[in-house]
Amino acid sequence: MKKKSDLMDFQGKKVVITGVAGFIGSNLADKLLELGAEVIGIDNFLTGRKENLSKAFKAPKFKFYSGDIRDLDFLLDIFQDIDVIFHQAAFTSVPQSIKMPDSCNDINVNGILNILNASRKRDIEKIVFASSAAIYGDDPNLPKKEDMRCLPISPYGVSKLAGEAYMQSYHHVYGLKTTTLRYFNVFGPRQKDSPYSGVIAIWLGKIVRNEDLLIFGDGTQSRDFIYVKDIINANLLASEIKNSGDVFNIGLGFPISLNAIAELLLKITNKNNLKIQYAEQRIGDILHSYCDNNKAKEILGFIPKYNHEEGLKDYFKYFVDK
Ligand code: UD2
Repeated sequence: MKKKSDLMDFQGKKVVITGVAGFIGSNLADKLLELGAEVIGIDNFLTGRKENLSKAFKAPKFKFYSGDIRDLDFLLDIFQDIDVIFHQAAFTSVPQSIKMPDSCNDINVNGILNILNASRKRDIEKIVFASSAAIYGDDPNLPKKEDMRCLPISPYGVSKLAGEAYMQSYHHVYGLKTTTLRYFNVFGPRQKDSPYSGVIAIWLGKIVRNEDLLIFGDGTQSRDFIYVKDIINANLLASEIKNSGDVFNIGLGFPISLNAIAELLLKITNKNNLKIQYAEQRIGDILHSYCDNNKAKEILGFIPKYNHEEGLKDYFKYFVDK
């Protein structure tokens, strides 16, 4: 059966993607271009990479502007006759936010405030914001539901929660049509293999170099890993819903321990010669993260297509084909 998002048509729509050269932004750009949208991408290349846009650059309906979301004049120039803003640009690393809380706040909080101010001035129809499950922090109640208490631990979690609060505020006070997506642990093609990247990208990099995997802690901590293609579908669906001002969890709805996903990855890649090594638990890490995605299923029509194994296989195929 075709998913609702497979049947969507973005012909005639003009959208902006912030952070378009990043992992999620660039995947979103490719999909929207495929669906007929005119895509305007912005990025300052702080963490984004030009090579992520090699496919988008070939599309006639893609325009790119190099600049910073903290520059209001830059945004005002670009935000002309736009139907949807997909705000993906962010400071994304939990451990790095502990080292650089000010930069994290500047990019994630001042950044969204600028996006909202520019959107308000330019009467933008709709804003979809990439928030994070990190806003829930270590509250032991699982699975995480949208109406639970938010007790972020890391500066990163705090900055995303502030962004959400600004989205709510601008919806209520100025009537902006906003939708917030709380991403759980996203993985997939174009995620960087760097010390500040997501664990699966780091591990795939190690596998390709024939190195052992490293787990911080005893590996019993769990995450709700979700494949990037499902995250893209959630964004498409969110851009179309009529009711605004809402927040949705976007995860698979099945947590898995770090030990289990490491073993699954070694099995899929046929690297049973590699071992799992252990190091001290990372400061600021939450222990368990598990998504209740029923609200997204009911209201957005969001149905994740990839389970862990299917997502990892598709991701590994991309590495092999590259
Ligand atoms: C991820 C996202 C964050 C946010 C959050 C939502 C990244 C980089 N971060 O934070 O933006 O959306 O999810 O819940 O995508 N680990 C190892 N070995 C390694 C690297 C990490 O064991 O080599 C552990 C790490 O200590 C943690 C788990 O893997 O327990 C996940 O870490 P992560 O950095 O991939 O993601 P997380 O949950 O901190």
